[in-house]
Amino acid sequence: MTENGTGSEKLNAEALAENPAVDAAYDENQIQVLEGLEAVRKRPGMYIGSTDARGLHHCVYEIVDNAIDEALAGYCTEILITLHKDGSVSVKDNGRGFPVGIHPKMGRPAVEVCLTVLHAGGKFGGQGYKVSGGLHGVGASVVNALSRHLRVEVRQDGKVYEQEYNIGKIEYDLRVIGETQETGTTVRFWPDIRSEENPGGVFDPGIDFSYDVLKVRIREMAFLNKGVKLVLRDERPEEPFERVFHYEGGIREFVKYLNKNKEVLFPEPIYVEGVKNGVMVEVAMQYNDSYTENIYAFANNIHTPEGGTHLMGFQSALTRAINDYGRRYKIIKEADANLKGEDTRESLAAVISVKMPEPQFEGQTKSKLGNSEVRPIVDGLVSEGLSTFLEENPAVARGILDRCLGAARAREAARKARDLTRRKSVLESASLPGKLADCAERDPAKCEIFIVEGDSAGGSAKMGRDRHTQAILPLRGKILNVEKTRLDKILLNQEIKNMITAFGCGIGQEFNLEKLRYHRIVCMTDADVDGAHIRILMLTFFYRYMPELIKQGYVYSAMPPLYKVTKGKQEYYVYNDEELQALLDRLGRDTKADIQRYKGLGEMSSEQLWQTTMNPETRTMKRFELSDAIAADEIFTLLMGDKVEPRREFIEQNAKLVAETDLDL
Ligand code: 1YM
Repeated sequence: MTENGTGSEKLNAEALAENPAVDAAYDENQIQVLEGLEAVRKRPGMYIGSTDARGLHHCVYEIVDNAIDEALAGYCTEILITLHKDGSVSVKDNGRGFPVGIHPKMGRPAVEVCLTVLHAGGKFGGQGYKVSGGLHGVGASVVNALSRHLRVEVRQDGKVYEQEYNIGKIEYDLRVIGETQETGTTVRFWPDIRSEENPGGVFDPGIDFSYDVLKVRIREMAFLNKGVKLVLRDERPEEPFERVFHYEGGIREFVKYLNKNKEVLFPEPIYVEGVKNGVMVEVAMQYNDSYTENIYAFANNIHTPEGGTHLMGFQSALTRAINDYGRRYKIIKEADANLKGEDTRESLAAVISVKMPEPQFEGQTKSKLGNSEVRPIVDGLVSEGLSTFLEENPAVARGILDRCLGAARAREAARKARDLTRRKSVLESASLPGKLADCAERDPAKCEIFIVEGDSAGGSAKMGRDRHTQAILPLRGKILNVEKTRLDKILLNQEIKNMITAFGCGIGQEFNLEKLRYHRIVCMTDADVDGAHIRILMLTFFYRYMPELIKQGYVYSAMPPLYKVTKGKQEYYVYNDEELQALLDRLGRDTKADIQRYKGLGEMSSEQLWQTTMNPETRTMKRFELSDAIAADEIFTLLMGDKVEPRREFIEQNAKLVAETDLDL
């Protein structure tokens, strides 16, 4: 492992005050500091992505990343993240502590330089793995610039040092405040949130740290860095609480977690690890009883949803190893074609994690690993590891092959079914489903389709709509639960076929966003439990077979009113119980208001449906977001999968959530 880069220059804080070189370098340092700060404050988005809640949480990750790097270097085992009552967050680690020695060029303590000079962190750390995070250890100064206040504490060589900053500017020189036998670093920061009292703040007003949001990333970090204990503590509620994330099994436990509500083909995930040319590779995988593929790839602890060379290496090795084994033991018949990649990935949960010195992130969202040397490295390690596993575990190998062969047969059947479903040309409207009342407009950006529960509501919607831009597709009763059905059967389902044909964009591997005919897909179901269930079934289908629709923000839920209140000649539509109470208060409780509770969309006239639910000028709609894929997969598996007990628990805990489907995906 590397030595402390500033070790030979190490001075303590008292010596600093007497060192003439310090003053000489100070001016230059200050100029750099101010320029750096200004750049960050001017364009915070460039450094943390955005100034909304997402950017705010990003700041925590930047600091945690530095502690994780220290853990990967072999010096830190525990990281405590605390959400404080006063709106600040602190991150404490038990590593070596930020270097406090004087930085040779800057003439200031290294910790100060790291926290005040943009891009300083990377320059004088050693050659060790600077692995975590997108900013490679330079994040601390960015967080400092975006904090109204920040305090760093370093425990090192028997002493406790501290320094504080305001909007990145030093409040006082690094000083010794006590003695300790411990080592480590604590960074606590108060983000600079805009408000009436603080109009110059950078973050959007009213935002706050969310325990649940942080939890997801902290848990992921704990899975990806085996053995490191991460504790997330929330001191804001009356009764503070904390959760420990600590996985000795690392990504093996990650895969078990992904499969936790599914039946698995074999109890322990297959695990492969190795290092080659400075690239550390870890892969864990386990088949389950679903029909979907659930693979997460990471490079330097960063999720790469667009994939890249590490994922390609894994996929080619997987396909080859399984085909080779199948041929060798004649499980794949001589006359039969090889299994395709997709056949070997059906019902597979897997995590691929690579750690390397200089990752190149490419693609639209900079979330695709580009380094070409990684592919053969992952391919080689996985081929070897997986082949050995299959040879040593013939019963499991047999199970895997049976499953893949089943997938191949279903793929063939699905292809035939799909050929019948696919629209031959966009103009050939004859092939659109008969139940669809299409709109006249052809520009998808202006078109919306309402998927309506029941024929009678469908009828009202057809009459009430704006024919120019609004299409209506009625669905009969419940649609198929795709979570429990393989693709070939799914494609025989009439309601599903209607949706696929109407949307025009295909599904699964053949999905093509450009062919989508509507940019707003609106689930319009009754405001009751059955309606919520139908909506979940629709969303499950979209999530599994057209996830891009949700990712693009094209999927909505209509919000029909729950009540109509009539008083005299005045009519009011009310969308929830709180609103109802407020309205009744306003009207005066003693008066004779007539309250009608809508049991279903079918009870509304076409005019009412238009006015309350469909008219773009007056309606409210809820957009579904897919902010956390793992949580979404979990929820869908739970709600739609086979295991009854966890589902019952979830529904009990979230009864209101499910009934109203405020399910935040
Ligand atoms: C609460 C956040 O930042 N811990 C931390 C950071 C550093 C070190 C140890 C460290 C690194 C090295 C040597 C090295 C950093 N040091 C630097 C720099 N926790 C937190 N713990 N000694 C200590 O990389 O060689 C950057 S980060 F650049 F000063 F070395």
